Parts: sequence; structure tokens; C-alpha cells
Amino acid sequence: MDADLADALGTADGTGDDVVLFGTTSDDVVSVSAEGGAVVADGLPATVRVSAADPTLDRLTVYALRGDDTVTASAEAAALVQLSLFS
Ligand SMILES: [Ca+2]
Repeated sequence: MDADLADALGTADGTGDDVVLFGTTSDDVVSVSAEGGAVVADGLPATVRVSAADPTLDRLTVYALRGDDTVTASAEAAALVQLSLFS
């Protein structure tokens, strides 16, 4: 799944966008990393790629829900988007 936060010109759109992801009620191992300027969340039911995020305005929130969950993010990902991780 792709979430492109750019405007029609392909640049960050200057408004705050929220991307909210949910894990499962079982044990999730979610890793958020940076790939080619996009933020990629692996380990959820679908891999999610967030592109053109504005590091100061846009937020990626991960709720791992119930279970023995591990949610991690790289510093590179944290530099691309505001992260809120709940495991
Ligand atoms: Ca879970």
C-alpha cells in the first residue's frame, strides 16, 4: 500500500497529514525504515510505503494493538516523518 503525501506537483503539500496503521491482535514485529526517501513499515498485514512526507508536519502512527509486539523505527525514518509508535 502506498501513501503519497505529495501535492499535484510532487512536492510535500505543506499541510499536516496523518497516516495511521494498525497491527493485529496477535504478536506483531513491525519495523519502520527509510528506503529511497520514503518511509516503509514492514510487518503489518500489508507493507506500507509513505512517500513525500513533510518531516515537520506529517505523522505516521503505528498501533500494534494486543499481543507481544515489537515496534521499531530507524533514525533515518524518524528524520523523514513524525513517528508515534505504540506497541
Ligand atoms: Ca499486536
